[in-house]
Amino acid sequence: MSLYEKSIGVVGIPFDKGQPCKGVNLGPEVLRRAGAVKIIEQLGYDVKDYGDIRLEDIPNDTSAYGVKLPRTIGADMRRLSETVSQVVGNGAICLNLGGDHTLGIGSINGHLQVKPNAAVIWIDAHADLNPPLSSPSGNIHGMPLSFLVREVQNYMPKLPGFDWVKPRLAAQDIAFIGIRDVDKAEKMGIHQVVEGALNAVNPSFDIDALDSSICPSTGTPVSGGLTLREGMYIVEKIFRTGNLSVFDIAEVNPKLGTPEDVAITVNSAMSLIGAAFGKRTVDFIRDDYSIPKPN
Ligand code: Z70
Ligand code: MN
Ligand code: MN
Ligand code: MN
Repeated sequence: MSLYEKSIGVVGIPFDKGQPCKGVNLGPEVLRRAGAVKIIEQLGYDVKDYGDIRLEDIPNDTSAYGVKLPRTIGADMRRLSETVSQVVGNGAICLNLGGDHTLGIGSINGHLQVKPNAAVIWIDAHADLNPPLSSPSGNIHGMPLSFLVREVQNYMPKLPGFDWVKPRLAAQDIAFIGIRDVDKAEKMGIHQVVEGALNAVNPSFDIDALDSSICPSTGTPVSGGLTLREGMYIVEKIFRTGNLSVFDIAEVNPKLGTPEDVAITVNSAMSLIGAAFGKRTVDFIRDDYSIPKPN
C-alpha cells in the first residue's frame, strides 16, 4: 500500500490552560487558515477533519499540588484522548493541531490505549517531564510526560481530574530531540534516550524545538535550536518508516510578536506538517519534460 493511501483524522485543540501566554488557543485556527488540512489532502490522503475538541469550564476548580485548573484540564485531555483513540482505532493517522503542549497527555494516552507499543519522539527545547511537585512554574505544559511515563509514577501525586490517565509509556520508548532547557528533576529522567522500536510512532513536535529565529511566535523561544531543515529531516525520516501513527504540533501562538514573526512561525509549522506527511521538497522531473535549450 502506498504511504499516501492512508486516512488521516485532523483534530484541533484550542487549548491554552497549561501555560500563561494568551493566544496559543488560536493555533488550530491559524494553522487551518494557512492550509494545514489542504496540504495533506493535496498529497492524496483521505482526510477527515474532526474539528476542534470541546473544552470544559468547570467552576470552583481549585489548584492541587501547584497545578491550576486540574479538573478542567483533566476533562479536556480526557476528551482529546478519546478522540485520538477513535481516530487511531479506525485505522487512521491522527494529526493534532495545538494548542499548548499539555495536549501530549491526551494524544499519547489515547494513542497507547489502541497501540500499546507505540514509541514517542518528543521534539522540543524542553523535556516536559516535570512531576507537579518538582515543577518550577506550576505550568502543566511542562509536565505532560510525567503523567505518561511509568518510571516517574512514584513522584506523581493524585491530581483531581486525571484518574483516567494510564502511565503506559516506558522511558525506553521515548526519544528526545532538540532538548536544551531542562530543569533539575527532569535531568534524572532523560538519560535513557533510545531510537525505539518503530512500530507506531508518535512525534510530538513543540515548535520551540526549532531555533527561536524561525519560531519567534511561541511562549518560550530558546536559541540554539533545530534549523527548519533539521526539523523537516526528522519528520521526513519518520514518514518514510511508514509507521507514523499520531503527529502533534504544539505551541504556535499567533498573539506573540509582529505579523512577520507570526508568518515565519506558521510557515515553519506548515513545513513540518507537510514533511511529516510526505510532501516532497524536491519533485522528480517528469519523463515528458525536457529542459529548454537556447537556439
Ligand atoms: C519548564 C517548566 C516549557 C514549553 C516551557 C518549561 C516548560 N521546564 N515548555 N515552554 N513549551 O515550566 O516546567
Ligand atoms: Mn515498548
Ligand atoms: Mn517547549
Ligand atoms: Mn513542550
